[in-house]
Amino acid sequence: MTVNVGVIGVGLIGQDHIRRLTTVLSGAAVVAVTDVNAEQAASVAAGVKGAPAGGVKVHGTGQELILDPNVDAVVVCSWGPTHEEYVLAAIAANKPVFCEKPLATTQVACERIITAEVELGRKIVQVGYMRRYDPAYQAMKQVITSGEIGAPLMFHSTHRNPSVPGHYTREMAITDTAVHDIDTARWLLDDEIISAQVVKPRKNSLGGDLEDPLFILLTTASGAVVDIETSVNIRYGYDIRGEIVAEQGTVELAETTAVQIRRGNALTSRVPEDWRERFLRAYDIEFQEWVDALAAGQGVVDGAATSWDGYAAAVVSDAAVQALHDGTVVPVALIEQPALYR
Ligand code: NAI
Ligand code: NAD
Ligand code: ISE
Repeated sequence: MTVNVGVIGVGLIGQDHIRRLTTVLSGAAVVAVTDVNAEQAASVAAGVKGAPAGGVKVHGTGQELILDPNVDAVVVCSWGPTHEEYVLAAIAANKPVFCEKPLATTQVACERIITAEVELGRKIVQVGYMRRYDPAYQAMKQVITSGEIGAPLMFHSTHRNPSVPGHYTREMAITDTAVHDIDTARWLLDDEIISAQVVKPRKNSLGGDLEDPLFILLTTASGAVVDIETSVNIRYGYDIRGEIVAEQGTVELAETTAVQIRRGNALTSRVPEDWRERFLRAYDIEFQEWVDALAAGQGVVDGAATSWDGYAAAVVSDAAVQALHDGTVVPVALIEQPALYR
């Protein structure tokens, strides 16, 4: 069975996901796209490999795409603030939806999504926290859950981007960038975050008005501490680091480079250019598993980030945004978890 996918938002990641769905993975076809930039939608549609006879349908709006009877499932890759309306429309149409992170940009918006999904009575919303599929993070989690290094005490998480687009705002270092580290911390430690604090180091002059870098400190229910560095103008490359310090040992992500070069008294290796290069394999696995789960009649992949995880990340990110603004330690409190997500 082929899963017919419609993609909302065909910018950088929308185009990359279309490429993987149509040329790398099996079991899916992209049959429809839409974008507020209509010209871009038309040009991306014209370039889709293996398009159905008659071509890829270009819809005027996301709502129209979701209601298209040829669309079995929806991928949302538009900007964060637009995610909520499309996810709610997909739930109303009872169509599985893969939503790029963040699920929505505030806690209340995520609560509306949870309410709608609980009313539907079935999990059909999956959030694009792809680090859960990255082989290195998976190996790290395996070491923690095996118990071989004892209970985790601290998680150091470094998230560096060479640069960010012009529309990137001060809060996005938390709501768009650190949300990955927040989801990773909850997933790796299998623990909930209970408070957030933000420390502002000296500003990087390359970041204009942005508060960059940021140092975010989280505490978990078990007492573990998570520190997240976001640096989004670091120029040298896309650098993701992580280390768990546990009672009897540590586990850290190794370098991702395939080779090292020795030349002229120097030892060099490559730092990825961006998230597409660093997490290529994670996105591929994430989407293949999603397509396979849908073909098997499931609404989401077991163990994937659900609406609940999207909500929990948003609550922590709201608290960190408040901490950024007022400099205090902000408590984090989640609503009672609906049975659907337990
Ligand atoms: P982008 O700016 O390159 O693309 C966004 C596209 O959405 C643009 O073409 C824009 O015209 C379109 N768009 C915006 N509002 C829309 C609307 N209401 N309806 C239809 N189309 C709309 O952005 P990018 O980098 O592709 O990011 C898109 C999403 O993907 C974001 O949610 C971002 O957080 C997420 N993302 C996730 C990554 C990951 O590692 N999982 C990496 C990069 C982005
Ligand atoms: P982008 O700006 O390149 O693309 C976004 C596209 O969405 C643009 O083409 C824009 O025109 C379109 N768009 C915006 N609002 C829309 C709307 N209401 N309806 C339809 N189209 C709309 O951005 P991007 O880098 O591709 O990021 C898109 C999403 O992907 C964001 O949510 C981002 O957080 C997420 N993202 C995730 C990762 C990841 O590692 N998982 C990486 C990059 C981006
Ligand atoms: C982008 O949206 C992503 O999700 C990337 O993974 C992240 O590194 C970047 O900071 C975000 O803007």
